[in-house]
Amino acid sequence: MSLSPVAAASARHPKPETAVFEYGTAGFRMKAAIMDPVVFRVGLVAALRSRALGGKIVGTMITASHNPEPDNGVKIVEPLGEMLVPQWESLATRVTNAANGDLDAVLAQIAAELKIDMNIVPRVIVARDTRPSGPALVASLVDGLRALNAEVIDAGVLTTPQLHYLTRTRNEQLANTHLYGQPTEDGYFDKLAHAFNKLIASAASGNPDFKPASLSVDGANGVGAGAFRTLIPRISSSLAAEVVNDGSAGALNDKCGADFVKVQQTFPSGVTVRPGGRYASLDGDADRIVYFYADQESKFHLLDGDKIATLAAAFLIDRLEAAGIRQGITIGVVQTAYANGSSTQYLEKVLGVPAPCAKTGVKHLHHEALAYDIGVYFEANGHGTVIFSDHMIQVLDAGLVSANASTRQALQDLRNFVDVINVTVGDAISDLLMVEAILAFKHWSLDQWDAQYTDLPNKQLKVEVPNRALFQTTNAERELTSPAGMQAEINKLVAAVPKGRSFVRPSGTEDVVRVYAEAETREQTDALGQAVVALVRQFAK
Ligand code: G16
Repeated sequence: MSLSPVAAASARHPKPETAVFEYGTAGFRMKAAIMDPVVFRVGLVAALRSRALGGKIVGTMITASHNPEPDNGVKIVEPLGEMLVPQWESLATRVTNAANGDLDAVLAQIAAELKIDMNIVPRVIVARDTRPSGPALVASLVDGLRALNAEVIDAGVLTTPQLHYLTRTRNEQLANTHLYGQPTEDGYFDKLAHAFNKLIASAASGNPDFKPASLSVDGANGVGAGAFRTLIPRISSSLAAEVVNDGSAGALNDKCGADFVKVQQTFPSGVTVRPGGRYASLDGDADRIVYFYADQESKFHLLDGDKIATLAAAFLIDRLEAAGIRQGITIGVVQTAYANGSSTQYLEKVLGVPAPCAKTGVKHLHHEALAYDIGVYFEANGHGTVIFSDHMIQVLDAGLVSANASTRQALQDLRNFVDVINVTVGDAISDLLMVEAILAFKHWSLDQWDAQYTDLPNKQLKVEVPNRALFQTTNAERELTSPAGMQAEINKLVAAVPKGRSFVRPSGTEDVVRVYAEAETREQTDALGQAVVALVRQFAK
């Protein structure tokens, strides 16, 4: 009996019988060496997802972002650039865990359950970051796609946000609707550069002494370095930027990049830091960004996702007021449990905007942010963006039609601000341009930005445990429901520390449990963190 195309292809990508996989915070992540059967099966799922959506283009990205170079990962992107919907995350988990001989049957079951027309030709874009394991994994993914007769669009090496952008704009092109931007990599750069140059021109107008800021960007030795370098000539009159850690020497994310700088709270290697200079770090697939600088004593200072969110919210409020359209526009800033207590306080008490807390993972923040006309959402690790409701865009466009001399520039600034932001997903390069534009408007250096509020000392730790699934959370991951009795112990430790806060959650991208602690002083923070780590070890047994 001859094998079906799926069974024949599957025989080339056998799943080890006991292996168990789960679609986590940002798709599947693991050592690249064991990923072959996973990416093959994700190819099947992506093809099925495209069929379920009537042949719309679905995106697939091969990256493990902030993880070390030997890891890799894969995630699926919806046609408008959003993260895969939860129902399909479960289906992806189901397909990747099916026994080798059951794949055809599992796919047929899903097709029947969801009434998917299996005659539709699926269309899937494939991109990868710069990891050495990428090309072989793309080949396995494509094998899965071809087994279901998918039309494959190989977009090569891209940042994750570029893949989201391309997925969205290619679908818009296919449907012949309004294009978010030209559906090419060049279109992506042009859209961002155009809006940014206009914002800087507005910030510089009337200031004959205006000089573009100088910025040094740590590319994490990853895909973002090349992408940002491509952008530099298009914005050179607005920003004097250079890229370091571009992959020509060091390894990906090794002692550099946004995750290293945020978690270790120190300078990345490969960057010569001068007091007063301006620095930013991208992560391995350029969807996160943090800023940092050295003060006159060469002490490290971090401007993370919380600082970016507060900067963006304050600026937007300012421009809305100047444009005369603040009334009737709702603004919210969505954070996670990792948000520094001082940032939440600043948002609620000083800026007067709601700051709800969502679970880790930008898909959760994005969802909450949809409740506002302007939804700013950032994880403290620098992953986030700003989204705008249709109502907000209508108010803006109507305002531009009837604007008077005093409101026109502010309305135009808001319009360009909307265009400089990649609304499809958190995007380090787009966020960098947003920050630079705001700093130009405010004439701020990094220490002036930093002075808006003072972070509480904080610490992130990770603990390897035999089974991280034992750790389960509730209340936007701020409390443990399992192991039994552990949350009460954390509460006792926290209650003994001024401004103390701590939580424990299993990572969705690494095989570890994460611990977060903050308190009034550095010593109290470190002691609280260590005490909670000890609890994790005790309860993990
Ligand atoms: C991914 C997600 C982020 C999340 C981070 C850590 O980042 O996209 O939203 O904050 O993982 O998640 P966890 O604590 O569950 O491991 P990236 O940049 O690695 O894609």
